[in-house]
Amino acid sequence: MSEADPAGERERLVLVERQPEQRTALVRLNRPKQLNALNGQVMDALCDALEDLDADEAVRAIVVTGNERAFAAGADIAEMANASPIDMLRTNRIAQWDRVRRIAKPVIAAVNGWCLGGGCELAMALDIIVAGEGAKFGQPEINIGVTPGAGGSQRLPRAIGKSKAMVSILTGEPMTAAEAERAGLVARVTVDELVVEDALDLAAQIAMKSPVAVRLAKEEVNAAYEMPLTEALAHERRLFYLTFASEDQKEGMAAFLQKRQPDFKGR
Ligand code: CO8
Repeated sequence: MSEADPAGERERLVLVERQPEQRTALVRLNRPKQLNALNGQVMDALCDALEDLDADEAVRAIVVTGNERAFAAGADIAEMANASPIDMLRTNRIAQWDRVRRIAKPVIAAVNGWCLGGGCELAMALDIIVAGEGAKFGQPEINIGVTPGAGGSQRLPRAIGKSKAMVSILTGEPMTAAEAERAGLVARVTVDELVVEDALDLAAQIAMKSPVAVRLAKEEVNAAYEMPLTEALAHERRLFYLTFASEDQKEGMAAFLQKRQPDFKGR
């Protein structure tokens, strides 16, 4: 691929499929030979795809997946092996994980196979993790002489508690999907072949709700990880009151009282 066609290159690194009837979209990381190792181009393509879908009114919920061998086996080690601290600072690749975190629509990670390092940090920066029974989650950075850098040391303890997170981060040993579910990292586990379908069903279920309320509810839950309780409760209350400015609130409550299904427009 020539440099003259970076868009073509990006299209192949990340594949996007829309399900217009369900108002959902599937984003597939597509660097299979390297187990979806997240180099700069893959992360850029992923962020661009997610931001496009975030801006698309026809899409209400998104699923991100990899392939049967790997969701993503981490950031690309070859790309950073010889980097200096100033190279790392200058390229500031970790800002790409922040771009993912800023997506306003709900994003579900459908995980099969390896979900390691920056890949696990990517899944944790999304909203919900659904896993195949063969999935393996971990922060193996310690094995290559570094620490987690894209949120793993902060999000993993919040998800599974300090003690389990310490074991995972200090030994680098991966967790099975069953362990990750028991620990609270994963919402649900299914057979490997059904993970994407299950995640898309969940996305479709969410897509039937008020997009306004979904967006604000996501913001409320995220505040639980970022704000002190008193401030987060006040924030929640303001967002709850704000929903009363939406047509969807009027429609939702009228539909309940009239004993019919609501038709949410996202306004
Ligand atoms: N980076 C680059 N290449 C990788 C990576 C990776 N993270 N993971 C796998 N690959 C490549 C392998 O080099 C191999 O390539 P090749 O065929 O050309 O030799 C190919 O993918 C297949 O891998 P394996 O042959 O190793 O497959 P196995 O089934 O034997 O093993 C494992 C699978 C256990 C997943 C193994 O590949 C592995 O341990 N991978 C590395 C996991 C890891 O250490 N991840 C953490 C990386 S550091 C990180 O993520 C920090 C994030 C912080 C943000 C950084 C911003 C820049």
